[in-house]
Amino acid sequence: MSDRNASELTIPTGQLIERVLSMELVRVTERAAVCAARLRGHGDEKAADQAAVDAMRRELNRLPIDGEIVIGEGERDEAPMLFIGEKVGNGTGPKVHIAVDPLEGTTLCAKDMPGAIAVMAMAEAGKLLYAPDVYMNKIAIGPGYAKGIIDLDASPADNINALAKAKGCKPHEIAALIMDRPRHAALIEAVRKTGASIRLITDGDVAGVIFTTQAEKTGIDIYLGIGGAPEGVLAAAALRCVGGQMQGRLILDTEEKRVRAHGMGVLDPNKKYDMSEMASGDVIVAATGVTDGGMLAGVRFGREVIETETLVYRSTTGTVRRIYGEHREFGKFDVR
Ligand code: VTB
Repeated sequence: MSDRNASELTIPTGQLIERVLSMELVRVTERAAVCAARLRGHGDEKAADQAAVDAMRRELNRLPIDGEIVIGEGERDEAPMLFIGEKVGNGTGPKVHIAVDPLEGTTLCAKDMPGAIAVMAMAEAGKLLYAPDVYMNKIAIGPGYAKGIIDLDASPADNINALAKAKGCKPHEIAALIMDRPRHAALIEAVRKTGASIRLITDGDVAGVIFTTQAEKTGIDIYLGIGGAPEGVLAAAALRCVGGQMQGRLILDTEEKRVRAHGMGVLDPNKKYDMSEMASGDVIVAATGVTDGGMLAGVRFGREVIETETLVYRSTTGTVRRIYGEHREFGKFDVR
């Protein structure tokens, strides 16, 4: 190889790894999604989740990485696979930290309702927040707004009004997405008072937050409310890649939770995390549709091929790729 070619091929190691790994991540979420989708609509959340977890773990262990799960299926004593702290990968490559939700929306999958996805994020070691499996209060908007126009500690009305002003529209033209939960009764009432519309979802708030990044397509301007903390970190990772804004605060309302969080490095139980404190450095996020949703089509089982749709986000460049896959090796997707 000539010197000229050699220097042209010199991409900084970190970036080269990231570029190569982007496609590997797609394989991981594709496999998890297909395995879960085989059990779609069968009313068995646990079986669908297990299929996704098995597939994701199997694929992760094939990757040339020295990986560690930081957001997973739970803490070591409660989750046999993909638990927080589990080492994944074949151990040969870079040290990376990984957040996974092999089947985000198990109920959506079991009932074949819209919005179930297989999702994961990978970052340099130490760049993803170690979030315990507790609730997180979250607020998020998409890219294109001046920094700081929304704030987790401002009232819903102030946030909606500020967003409407920044968007150049009336509050009633703003659409919020909130999880349909009794805990959100006051929030929903406050948002309705502003005139804004609300899309209520039953599950799947990773996708719910990501909806804000494509407001024109999804019709969602702002995400508000309380969902899972692990889901919050995954959503923050995706949002960071496209430049939206998000804040989150762990809900550590018992001594047991505060102790557990402290053990994971959360020293200030009331800390308001900014998006980039939840996911920093070089991050890659991949999400594959399991059931049809507003963001991704679900897995299609044809006679000849299995079709998948995946979004991959990269923070280094802000690139988002939508990858359509046709898979012919059916055996690889068997539920084992
Ligand atoms: C959300 C959502 C998940 O859990 O984070 C939610 O994204 C939060 O917990 O899909 P509750 O169900 O207790 O409100 C899910 O709905 C299920 O994991």
